[in-house]
Amino acid sequence: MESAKLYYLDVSPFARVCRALIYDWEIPVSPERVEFPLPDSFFELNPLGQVPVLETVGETIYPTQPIIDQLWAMTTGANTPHYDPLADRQMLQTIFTMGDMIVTSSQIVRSGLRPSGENLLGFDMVERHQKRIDNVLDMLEENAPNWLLYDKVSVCDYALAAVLLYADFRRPFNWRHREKLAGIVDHIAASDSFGRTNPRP
Ligand SMILES: N[C@@H](CCC(=O)N[C@@H](CS)C(=O)NCC(=O)O)C(=O)O
Repeated sequence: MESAKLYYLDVSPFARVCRALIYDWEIPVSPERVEFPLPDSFFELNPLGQVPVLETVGETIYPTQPIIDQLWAMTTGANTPHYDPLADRQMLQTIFTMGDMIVTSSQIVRSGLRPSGENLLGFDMVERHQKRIDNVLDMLEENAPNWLLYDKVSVCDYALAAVLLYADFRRPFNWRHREKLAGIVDHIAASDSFGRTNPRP
């Protein structure tokens, strides 16, 4: 039987979490790298035209959080990092939404789309996103017991590491003064699964 496939872009932090989980949870899914920009045909797979996408025998699954739920459902024993779909959902969704803002801000800046006419919105989009990002990071730093949610590493820690390492790679900003977060990210960055999923230079 053909195995499930995970379509990914090398630099995508969302796909990186899924790829690291496939490795750590030992799930029979083949990672399929696609190149940026994604071809228009990709919209037939995912109407959002984004990676990651998980293609299983009967289903095409996106965006990232339902993919993680599916990967978790496919685990047979190995369960590090820890995942509890119900207990982790709010933090995981918040981190991924922050990741959307990090990616969008990077794209606004890299595509030269900073304000070029009268600003009818009333605020600068990139500054506003940065404020949300900083607030989420402050909240995480303040509440983290040791790892983000538990006394053991969880999928939320992987998500945080993936989005902040993406930020360091694409559009660095100052987040390292939050010492607990810096410790979590450095620890995960040094792991085998994150070493294997490092974007190519
Ligand atoms: N919220 C989405 C975000 C996915 C996303 O932003 N994917 C980006 C890569 S980081 C992408 O596929 N970009 C390709 C494009 O925009 O054409 C999720 O959770 O999966």
